[in-house]
Amino acid sequence: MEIPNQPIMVTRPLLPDLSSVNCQLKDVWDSKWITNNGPKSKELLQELKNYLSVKHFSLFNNGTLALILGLKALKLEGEVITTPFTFPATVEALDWNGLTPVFCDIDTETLNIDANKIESLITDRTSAILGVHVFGNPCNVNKIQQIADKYNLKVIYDGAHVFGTYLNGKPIGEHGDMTMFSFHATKLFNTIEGGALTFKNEILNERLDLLKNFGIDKPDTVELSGLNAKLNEVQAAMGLEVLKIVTDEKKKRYRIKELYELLLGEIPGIRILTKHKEEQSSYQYFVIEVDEEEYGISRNELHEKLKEFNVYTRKYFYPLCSDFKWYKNFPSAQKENLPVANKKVNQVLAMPFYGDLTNEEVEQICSIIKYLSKGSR
Ligand code: T4K
Repeated sequence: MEIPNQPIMVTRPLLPDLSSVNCQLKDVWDSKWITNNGPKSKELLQELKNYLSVKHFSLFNNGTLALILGLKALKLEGEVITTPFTFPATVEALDWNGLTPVFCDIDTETLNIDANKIESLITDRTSAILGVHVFGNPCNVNKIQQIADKYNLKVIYDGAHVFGTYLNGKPIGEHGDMTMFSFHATKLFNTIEGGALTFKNEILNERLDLLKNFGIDKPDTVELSGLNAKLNEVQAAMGLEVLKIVTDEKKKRYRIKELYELLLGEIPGIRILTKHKEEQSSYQYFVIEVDEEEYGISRNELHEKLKEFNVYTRKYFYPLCSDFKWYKNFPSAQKENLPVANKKVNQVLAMPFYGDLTNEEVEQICSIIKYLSKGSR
């Protein structure tokens, strides 16, 4: 069995040709306009609206601030029903708005909020449902919308993993009241750091423009209490070039996903969680689930052993948000209320996944995983 001679990381940023970025930067330098809604940001906004086929869209300097300000723009109060199985930013955005998360267990197949368990958590303090399309697997948007309509709740999605995804023939950002996208370096589409919101109600456009610019309306009017969350011109310049190569990157990831599926599919105790259909997916992550009994070692052991072979996987999203010390005493955070999440959080492993990964590297990773399995010992 061959061991990779270079470390293989969980991901690598999608980097355009440096000379093309330099051309974009030359424009920025010539314009002497480097932030505050400059020409490159305006151009990127338009390009992304076209690419994602969304009507209402706003850019931010990262996904977390987009979500914080999006929740604020919706003027939510009280409790928000959400998932414990996500990146900390999702629930931290609630904290920054003074909203209380109510944790709902997750679905066994998709690892997203279990729509069948939401209704029993609704109280007269509930104002919204915050779902996350984890690893690119879409939430049960129809069921969630039905519940929201019945109880007059807002629906917000953390779509950090679903750039360019379609669901039920609609761009994913058109489901719910609002969807956040992350354009962090590790995401399929990146602006180094960056983020965006799509939203249903056009009125939010103006409010979001104020919120990301300190609440300043005109030079002498401060309309509301905002923040600084503007995407700058260097980020936008990068985004314009990355957007040109993102479709090609998806094709490359599709090839890698197919090879992984072929080679890992035959290993007992390894289940592939991200079996996206071609036209629907962002191919953001390739994630497996390890059944310790069937495979022979635990997820944690596999994660550690792979490092010895120069392969660096990630235990996204460990620990559960419900285990954070400031939530762990909440009734909804108790382990008996979240059995699926508490099981899955110890089984899930994100594999190296990015377009430049070679077939040879994928074959090496899979043969190491096979070698470590019970059947091979
Ligand atoms: N909601 C969800 C569901 C999210 O997943 C995220 C972010 C957010 C909200 C918040 O969106 P942003 O505010 O970030 O826009 C990374 C990212 O920092 C984070 O954006 C992402 N989720 C999360 C899933 O992954 P870490 O702590 O794993 O990053 P790090 O630095 O360990 O990088 C992972 C690997 O990527 C490295 O091992 C190597 C590679 N890498 C990374 C960077 C930054 C590179 O090769 N080059 C690089 O420049 O959080």
